[in-house]
Formats: sequence, C-alpha cells, structure tokens
Amino acid sequence: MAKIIISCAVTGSAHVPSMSDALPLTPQQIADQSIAAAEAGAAILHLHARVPEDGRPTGDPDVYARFLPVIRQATDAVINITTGGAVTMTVAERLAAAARFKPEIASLNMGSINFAFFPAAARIKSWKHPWEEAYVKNSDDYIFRNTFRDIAYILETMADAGTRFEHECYDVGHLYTLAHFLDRGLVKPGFFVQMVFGILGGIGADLDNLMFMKQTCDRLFGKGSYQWSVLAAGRHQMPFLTQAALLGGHVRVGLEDSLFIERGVLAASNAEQVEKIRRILAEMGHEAATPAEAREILGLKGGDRVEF
Ligand code: KMH
Ligand code: ZN
Repeated sequence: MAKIIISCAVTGSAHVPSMSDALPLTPQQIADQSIAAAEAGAAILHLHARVPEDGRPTGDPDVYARFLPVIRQATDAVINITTGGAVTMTVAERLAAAARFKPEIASLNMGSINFAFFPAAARIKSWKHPWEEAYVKNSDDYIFRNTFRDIAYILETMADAGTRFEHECYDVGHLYTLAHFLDRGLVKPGFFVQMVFGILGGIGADLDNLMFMKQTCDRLFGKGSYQWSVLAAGRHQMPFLTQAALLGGHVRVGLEDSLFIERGVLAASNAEQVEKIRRILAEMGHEAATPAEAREILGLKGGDRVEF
C-alpha cells in the first residue's frame, strides 16, 4: 500500500490562546510540540509563529529563528513555513520568513476567501489577552487576500529558493487558479495540493465536495500527475482525513486546523492528533511516510538545503 504523508500544522493563526491551553505559543512550545509531532509520525511540520508574550500571530522572521533550528536539529521532518501568516497581515509580512529561510516547502494560498472564525467568540468565557476578543470577533469582516498578483509575487520571490509549495485550495475555483499558474509556468508539474475543507468562508466539509475537488483536480491536471492532501477544520478533521486516505490522499492534522481530539474533547497536543490519525491509517493497512519518503514523493530539495 502506498505510504501516506502525515502533515502536522502546529499552531496556525486562527486559533487564539483562550480557546485551548494546548495551543503552542512560545518558540519553546512550538519547538517542543513540533518535535513530539514528528516523533509521533508527522513527516511534514507546517509552521506559523506567534509573539511569545501574548500569542499574537507574527510574521517576524526573528521569532521563527528561535524555533526553526531547534526543530531541525531534533528531527528529520520536512519544515513547511507558512506564507499565509494571519489574515490581518500584508502579503509581504506573510512572506518574510519563507523568503529568508528558504524551506523545503512553503504554503501558498491559491485564492482569496472570507476567512471567518467569529462564532468561536461565543464559546470563550474569559479572554487571556487583550488582543484576542477583537481579533476573533472582527473576523466577520476579514478577507484573506490572495489575488493573482499576490500569488505571482510569492512564486516569483521564491523562484530561486528551491522551495516547493503546499498549494492550499479552499474552494473549487482555487484549483482553476492553480491550473492558470501551471499554464503560466510559474508552478511546476508534480505539485502538492492541500485541499482545505470546513473553513467558514471556504468550501464546506461535505464528502460530495471532497469527491468534487478530487475529480476537478483529475480533470484539470490529469490523474496521478499531482500529489494531494486533505485538511478539515474542527470536528470534520478525522472523518474527512479517513475518507481522503481511502481515496489515496495524504493527510494533515494539527491544532491549527482543529483543537479537538474527538467531539467536544480538546486535544492535549498536536502529537495526540498525529497518533490518532496514524492509528486510523494503520487499521486501514496504510503506513505513515517517513520524512525521507515524503521528500521522495514530493520531489523536495533536502533538509540540508535550507537557510536556518
Ligand atoms: N491561518 C490562515 C490565514 C497558510 O498557512 O498558508 C490560513 C493559513 C494558510 O494559515
Ligand atoms: Zn497555516
């Protein structure tokens, strides 16, 4: 059976400290949870950074610099640095870390969406930090901006970095945008699609949509000519990833995407989610890909060719 790449998105920017004590915030917490996730079977670590003092999302490369080398020295996992950052950042702020550190993988968001998480505010009884409440409640007015010019800017800025992309697609139209950049020659064949389900503002986590996104990829790119993975927000995470694996896809877990380990139960860590999906895959006769196998499958440049 083909190996399945488990990615783990360790902290993200949509969840805030008051939502879960398990969410890693400081460089040490991000490093510790990343290393534990890799030891649990994650071959790729998708990383954001946060201001250590209060957990606010940041694109500051100097904060990434406090955990990237620590993770790299402790694991062979593939480091995937976000260019999504937070919806409240400029595209230049979002790109700064990936541009400086030239990781093996960086995320690349293939279209704009409303990216909302304000309903979560009603479930928070007390806010740990002053910035959180407005950040969450104002998301009813956030546009996660990824214009064609923004996407081209990121691709052109990273053109000589040897970095490949986790093309995050939140809706079917984003797949046509990916096809556009493939036709333009800015995206190379053999790319890695990350289908994102269940974000409020993006395509919903209905299995018909998973089938539709997969069929659209096959139609646009040719069956077997690309690698694909699935992430699903919140309660949809594990059922959706199970279905994706059955269809031959790779999977992404992590507290960036869901704070839960099962309905109504907060995950104690990223590693707990990695262990759970790994058990599910094993029951289906699948093995998790090692970092070396993930590099082979995705055509990556190697962990020694990064700049951190
Ligand atoms: N946190 C959202 C802005 C990415 O990493 O590239 C979506 C995001 C995408 O995190
Ligand atoms: Zn992310």
